[in-house]
Amino acid sequence: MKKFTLDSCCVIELPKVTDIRGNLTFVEGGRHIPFDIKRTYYLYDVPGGAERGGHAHKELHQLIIAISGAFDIVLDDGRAKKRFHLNKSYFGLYVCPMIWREMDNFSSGAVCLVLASNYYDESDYYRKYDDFIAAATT
Ligand code: T46
Repeated sequence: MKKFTLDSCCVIELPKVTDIRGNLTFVEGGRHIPFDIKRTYYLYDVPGGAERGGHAHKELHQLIIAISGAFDIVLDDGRAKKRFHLNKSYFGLYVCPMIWREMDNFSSGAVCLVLASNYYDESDYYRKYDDFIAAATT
């Protein structure tokens, strides 16, 4: 099985079509991002000071976009951590499996759009950091 690390995660610049009516950005699964899209969800009306995330996925691939406003995501593969600031709707953060993530610093009105490689499945989550570390570092 492929070993996923922080180095596998990256910010992807998405296509942006600009004209006098405004901008249009699109995402094609398997072309612009390294997975097919099976699910989309979004976080919104996040209260000031709230934190989200605090888990890792065993097999899920995701693209996380600040479709409006801004927020930070800290990614952690059990050995190293990196903070990303997302604030452009044509940049997405690709997050591979086996990465713990924590999200904070949501601006007022921020909307976080997530494109995901699979349907919701609670058994795909590590929600305890110790369980994640044990699995990620063996
Ligand atoms: C992630 C970050 C960015 C569902 O029923 N279906 C869904 O598709 C999702 C994503 C969640 N839920 C339920 C599960 C929980 O009872 O919604 C509740 C809140 O989910 P959670 O606490 O996991 O929310 P976040 O914002 O901490 O994390 C979510 C995603 O779960 C996660 O994949 O990477 O957004």
